[in-house]
Amino acid sequence: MSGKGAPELTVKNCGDLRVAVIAAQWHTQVMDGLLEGAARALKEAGIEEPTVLRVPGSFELPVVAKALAGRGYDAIVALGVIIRGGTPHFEYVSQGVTAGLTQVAVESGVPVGFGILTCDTEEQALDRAGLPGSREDKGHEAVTAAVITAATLRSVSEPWR
Ligand code: DLZ
Repeated sequence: MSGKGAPELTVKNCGDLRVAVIAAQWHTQVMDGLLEGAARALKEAGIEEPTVLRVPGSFELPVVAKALAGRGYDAIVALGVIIRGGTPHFEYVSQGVTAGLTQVAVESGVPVGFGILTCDTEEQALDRAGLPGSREDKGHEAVTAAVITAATLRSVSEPWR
């Protein structure tokens, strides 16, 4: 996918949103970049005290996202790095986490920012990690998308004035 069209924070007054970030542990250097990008985006949105949780791998993200969606969070952001190896494992983990996070968001009504990198090589992942020299900043994008969506959902659930 092309990097064009990355979201920008277009909503105001979102500092009171309750946001949780869940991050897998695989591929530390890339994940550190995603976490830093996510933290930057949260700061820009005025969200001072996000919950940050770690899980072993990307496959574990949906079950924790589901638990958080039932605990009053306005938005959840899932961060994972999945890099293709020599077996079909990549497909199973990628499909499982994508379907699982989609299901959590649609069934709970809580937006889930999709900060999952599915790359053929570590180089591709580094290029999207928001690190110095990266072309894209997917941790930042995932937080921004989730915050905008949560603010949009709040605006449509408030009584019309
Ligand atoms: C097992 C595995 C492999 C091979 N690769 C990755 C990966 O690139 N990225 C990732 O987030 N997790 C990987 N995992 C771990 C699985 O997500 C999961 O944690 C294990 O299968 C245990 O359920």
